[in-house]
Amino acid sequence: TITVEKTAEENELAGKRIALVMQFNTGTFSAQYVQGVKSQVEKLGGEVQVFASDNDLAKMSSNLDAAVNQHFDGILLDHGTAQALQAGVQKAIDAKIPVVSFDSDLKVPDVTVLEQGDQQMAEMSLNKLAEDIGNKGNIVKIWVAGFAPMERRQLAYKAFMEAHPDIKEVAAFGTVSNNTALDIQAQMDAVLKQYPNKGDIAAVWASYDEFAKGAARAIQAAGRDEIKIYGIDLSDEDLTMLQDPKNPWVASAAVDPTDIGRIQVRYLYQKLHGDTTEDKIVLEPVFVSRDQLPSEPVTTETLSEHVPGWGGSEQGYTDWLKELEQ
Ligand code: SR1
Repeated sequence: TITVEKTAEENELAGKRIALVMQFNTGTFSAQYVQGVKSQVEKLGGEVQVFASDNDLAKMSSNLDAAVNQHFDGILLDHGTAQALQAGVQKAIDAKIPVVSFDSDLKVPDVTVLEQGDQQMAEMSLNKLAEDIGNKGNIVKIWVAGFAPMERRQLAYKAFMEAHPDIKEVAAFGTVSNNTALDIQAQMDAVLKQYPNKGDIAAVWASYDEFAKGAARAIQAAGRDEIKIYGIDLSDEDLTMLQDPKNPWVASAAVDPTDIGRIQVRYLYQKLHGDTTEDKIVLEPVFVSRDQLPSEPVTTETLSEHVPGWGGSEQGYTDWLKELEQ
């Protein structure tokens, strides 16, 4: 008989039940983020249950309560507002259930909040837009209020517009629904009809990949290939669009969404282990434009071969976490 000695960490952290409470789980960014969460938890020997809230903050709040009442070992939050989550998060903390949040505006002691470098992503995409249109022309802004990452991106947009007086915003819209890309496509189509001539619109700034997808479909359908899109986020589907020379979406600033999920889990496990983690973790974005990409298909798994700094982040790892994975 071979007896395998388990380390203290293995005994303590094996078989954890992790709840992932999401404000919305539609779109390819969310799908790859969930994939990252699940793969990291499974590597550490645990299991994940996703609580989807269909972009309904009241439902998210009751999902969080359910996760606490069902005594999950750890809770991951994705989006949501402090107003909707604060009370439930406090219940979790009081019940000694650690919480790590991504993209919420929560400020609760003991809760670590992850965010992407949102202002930096907005600056990266807007600077490329300005460069490509020669710092002048009419632009369309696709953005929505009420989400923590959007509010941060807006700060950079405001500063950018102030610094570029010859760039004019002629239309601004945005909505998050259960079919965001389709809704945005309809809205972009209406804007194209309002500005029907070549030169009326120089470029589109899309602050979320589902926005870029909808805008791209409308621009292609209208045959307005003079209008280019500068976006935020990068999933496998987004990369296919960026690589297609006929697609108007030419550049995007992003953090690998799978990495975000993995990193969030690592911080949760640090908390489960009793480690002290920072209140706020900011993930470094990367800028990707079509001219950096090869002609053969790339995925978010292989993109690092062409774009330095993409993916494969070691953030949140500790030596004992790596050992536990083995
Ligand atoms: C409506 S908020 C959408 C954003 O959440 C994540 O931060 C992604 O980057 C996406 O753009």
